[in-house]
Amino acid sequence: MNKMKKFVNNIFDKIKTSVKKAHKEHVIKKFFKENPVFVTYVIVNLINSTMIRFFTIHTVENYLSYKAVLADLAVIIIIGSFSFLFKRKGRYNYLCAFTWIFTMTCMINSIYYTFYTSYASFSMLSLTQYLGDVGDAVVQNVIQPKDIVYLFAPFVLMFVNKKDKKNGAYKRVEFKETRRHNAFKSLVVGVVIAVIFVLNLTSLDVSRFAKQWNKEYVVMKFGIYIYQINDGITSLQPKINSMFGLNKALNEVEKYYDDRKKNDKYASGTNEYTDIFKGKNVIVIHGESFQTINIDREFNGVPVAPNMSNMAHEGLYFSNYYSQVSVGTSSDAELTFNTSLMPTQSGTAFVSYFDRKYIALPQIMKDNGYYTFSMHGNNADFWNRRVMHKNFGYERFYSKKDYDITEENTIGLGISDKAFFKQSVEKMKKIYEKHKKFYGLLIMLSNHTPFSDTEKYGPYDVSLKETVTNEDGTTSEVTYPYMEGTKLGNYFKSVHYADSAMGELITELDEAGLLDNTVIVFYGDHDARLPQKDYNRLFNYDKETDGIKSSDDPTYVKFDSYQYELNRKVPFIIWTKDHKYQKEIKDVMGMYDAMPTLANMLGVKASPYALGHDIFNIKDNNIVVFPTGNWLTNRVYYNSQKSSYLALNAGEAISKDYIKENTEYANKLLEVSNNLITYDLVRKEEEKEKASGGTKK
Ligand code: GP9
Ligand code: MN
Repeated sequence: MNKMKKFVNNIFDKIKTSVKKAHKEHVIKKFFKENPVFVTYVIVNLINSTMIRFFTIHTVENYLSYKAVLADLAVIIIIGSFSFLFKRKGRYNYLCAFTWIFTMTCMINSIYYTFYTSYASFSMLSLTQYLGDVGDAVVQNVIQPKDIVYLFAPFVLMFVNKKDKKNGAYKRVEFKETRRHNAFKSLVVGVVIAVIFVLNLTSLDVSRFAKQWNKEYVVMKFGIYIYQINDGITSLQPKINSMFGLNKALNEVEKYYDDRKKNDKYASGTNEYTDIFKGKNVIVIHGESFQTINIDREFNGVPVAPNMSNMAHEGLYFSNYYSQVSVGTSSDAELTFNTSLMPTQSGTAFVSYFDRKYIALPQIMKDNGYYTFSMHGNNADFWNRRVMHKNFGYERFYSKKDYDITEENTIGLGISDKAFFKQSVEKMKKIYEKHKKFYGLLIMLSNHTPFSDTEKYGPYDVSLKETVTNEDGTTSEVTYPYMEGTKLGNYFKSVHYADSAMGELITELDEAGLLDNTVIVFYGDHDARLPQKDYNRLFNYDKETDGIKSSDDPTYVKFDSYQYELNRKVPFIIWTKDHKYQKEIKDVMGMYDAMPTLANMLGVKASPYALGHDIFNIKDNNIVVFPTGNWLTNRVYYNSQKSSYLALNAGEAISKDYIKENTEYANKLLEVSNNLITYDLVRKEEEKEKASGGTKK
């Protein structure tokens, strides 16, 4: 420990003495005087990167974002430091070239932002089918002055260089040693700034950077240059992933689906639910972070989610339904629900593989004569939905810019669910006037982590209230804190709000006559990632100590990591106003089973690449595969990381073969799904089919 301290002190002493020495010898002043071109290069490029942020993100957080300034400065200085390896002329050319690159980066992003309220991505270059839209938009709107101000940078640099040359700088002797010294010193300065920057990052910054899709956030914290470099790397990744092994993947995938067709007796077929909703309109509701735990739960006699609980009992309620999301959370839910494929093993389908061919439910409905649309009150680029919703076959995506959003109607991430639903119903009324058959998606937003906007959710009490009889025979009410002040408690408050929004939606749809020929499909998109200890408190609260009961207590409910995993389930509800189909389906089901199940009910053909099953065909033989390789059947929950399992039916012996077969099934399915997406095999198969004259199915 002492050694470490000594070492750190030593470094600090060294830095102190060199700074003192530098100060004494006017090193910095001298450096500035002798290298006006380099100094100008740093200043102009820093001004540009700050300008683009200020012109695009109008928030105080952004204006005060010192992290982005540090990041920009570090990038500019580190790149610039290598210019000292060249003599004056070469150095100028080097700095000039990078200034042009930085300037163009700012200009392109500025133009792009005007049209898309987001930043440009290299990956979009391969999006030829959408390039037309961008081109048209640029021509129609003409580049604005705010897009070209960045050009001042190379011109100022040119001017300063000319002046420096005139002052005889090019003729002054400059030793190789001095150049090397300058390169080293400026590199060290750049690296020190970079280290300070990294030390200031929060875990949220790092995770958003890794995912890269929340572009505004990344630019606000990392600056435009690092954003673009990171974007370049993440855009290359899918290209590299799909460069090798195409033929092998194609053969394996073909074999997989051939086998499935021949040997999987549940892969197709009719059942009592076939065509029951044929020709009906469909409204799918994506319930943000809505877990099954909310259904039929109450505090002091008041239900957490009265509306959704009623709908569950009045419709088809799949009570053991599991989301299969990976790092792509909401977007992965949309992927698995609509395509019956699994999230990719690296990156996310929505962001890294947006140009692949998918066979998605909205497209299938569109092909069957439906008008398809999606609605979400957030920025259209969130999770790259602007591109992916088009890819999935939604004809129109109503996003943030289509909604009236005020401070009053904002909760958490954006427009409140109540305001969103109200405005969406108005839009749907207009849609219904024009299109008698529609398939729409509404993505909720308010019930999103961190569930801290409690004063906006409205009152919902998650304490424990008990009536006690006093010695004199009178009664009084005692309140124990219970879930008040916990994250799970706040979650229930938030859910109570979201549920009430759902109630309002149903009333508004009914009043607009939009429920008469419509099926409402509701799914929770994924769990809310709440702490295990909060669930322990929920199930094992000890009011005497305001803590958790001892595990010896006979009423203690075990809630270990298995229960935690199993508790992550989300509701899947299919409901019609006439309550004609009422049933609770308890068989385990994955989100990838939604499209085959719904397609059968709607009387349309599911994707031939679906990996899930119609639950009414496969019933209790179903298996839910998770992106981690874990899997769940009615009998077993298997954790592949720990290679251990939990038998779900008391006393049932599970054979080794059962575990082995299902594990192999899960691994194969994940591999096929990943290959299908990364190698763009749906497109390749279709091209092959076309080339062979449509003989191959
Ligand atoms: C964003 C919303 C939330 O628009 O759908 O996404 P999530 O954070 O849940 O992935
Ligand atoms: Mn979500």
